[in-house]
Amino acid sequence: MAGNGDTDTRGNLPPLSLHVPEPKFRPGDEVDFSHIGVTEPGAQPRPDENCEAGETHPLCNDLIRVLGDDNKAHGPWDPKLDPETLRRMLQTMALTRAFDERMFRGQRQGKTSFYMKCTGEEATSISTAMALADDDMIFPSYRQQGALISRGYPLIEMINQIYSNEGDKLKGRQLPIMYSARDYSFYTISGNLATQVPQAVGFGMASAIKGDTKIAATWVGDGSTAEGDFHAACTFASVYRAPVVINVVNNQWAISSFSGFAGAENATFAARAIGYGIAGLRVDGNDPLACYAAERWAANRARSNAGPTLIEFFSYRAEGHSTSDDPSGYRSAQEREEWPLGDPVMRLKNHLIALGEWDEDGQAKMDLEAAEQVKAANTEAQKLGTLGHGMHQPFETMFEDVYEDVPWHLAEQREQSLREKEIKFGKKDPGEAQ
Ligand SMILES: Cc1ncc(C[n+]2csc(CCOP(=O)(O)OP(=O)(O)O)c2C)c(N)n1
Ligand SMILES: [Mg+2]
Repeated sequence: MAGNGDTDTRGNLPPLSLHVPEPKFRPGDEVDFSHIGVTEPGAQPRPDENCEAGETHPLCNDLIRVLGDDNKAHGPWDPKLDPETLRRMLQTMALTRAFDERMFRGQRQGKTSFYMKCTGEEATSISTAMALADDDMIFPSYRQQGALISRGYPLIEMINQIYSNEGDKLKGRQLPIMYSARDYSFYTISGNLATQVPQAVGFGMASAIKGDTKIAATWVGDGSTAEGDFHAACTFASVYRAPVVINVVNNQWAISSFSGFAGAENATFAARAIGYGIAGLRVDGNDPLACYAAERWAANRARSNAGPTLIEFFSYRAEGHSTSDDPSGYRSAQEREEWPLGDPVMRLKNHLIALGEWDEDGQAKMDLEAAEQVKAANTEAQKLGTLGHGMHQPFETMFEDVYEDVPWHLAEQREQSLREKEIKFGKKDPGEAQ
């Protein structure tokens, strides 16, 4: 027999088998989150922003928290923001929540085919975006509408895109919610998970090569960290000490797959930083002050050429993945109520009240105004059309804008499709009432 034939070392071992992760709770289960290590607010050290990456590594298995049950800010990570900034943060959260509510309903009313909420995760995009400079380049995933809203992007532009109407600057070619806003340093959202991470690292590297001062910040979900792009990006970021902040929003779920399928049973997402030798922080993603402080720490570090930071924001996706999802089919409804880190909007509101800078009446007025603002933008946007009510862009434009000049083979296809369209629909647009 060829080979050394040494099969005896197997002895009487059982056959090989795989570990297939299983979430702790399924629909109907009683939920007990006592295994989640909720740390004491203020107890986590805050290393110098220019420290050796290794000094941050104990924080990858910790949880940075600032806001306590007493609604006060604690410890070295307290960003010490003035009340006006805190109210602006709260207002952006209220506006984002109102926007999510109305767009979700818009989808149910058939005005768009698709929408995704960020309920419960507002701090991970709004507080963090506020900690960056306005011209730092944001490479978002699809759940960072709060970052775009916090930069003052007009709501009507967002709605035009969602409704794929005549005002849609992307001419109906992107999936609803996949915004692109160059003037707001908000990079085009890609539906292909994790592609934004190497793009962000590349942007940061280009910024450094040009001798610019702009850094890049990117957001990626827990599930998406399983993509190869995420790891290639971390390698580049580490090797060249690229000026970039890599934000991992761990909301526990990737549609119906729990975080265990991306490796959460074996190590925290923040701990990926240890392997790459870059700075890493693990943060209570429902604590707006901790989110702000961590992002500012990482941004300052990147801006002073001390290297990239990987931040895990530990949070919870309170609603379904998107309008196409029904989470009652795969997770216990109790999870949302039992989530031990609370709700970021409530926590910030209660903090402002504890500071004597806010009250329930102020909150009610703020929520009402936010709803009115969204309603007004929605009314305006609807005048430019909604999905399913005729075509909003000339048919032939689908062949344009990829190349500077339409190449001959696309020009040929355009002519052919226009001929076919006329034969099938006459002068009318497909989609118009026949
Ligand atoms: C490369 C790729 N694979 C799969 C999908 C389908 N998909 C869209 S969102 C999603 C879940 C992503 O979960 P996560 O990264 O945790 O982000 P979250 O939705 O929780 O914010 C999947 C699998 C996709 N869009 N792209
Ligand atoms: Mg997720």
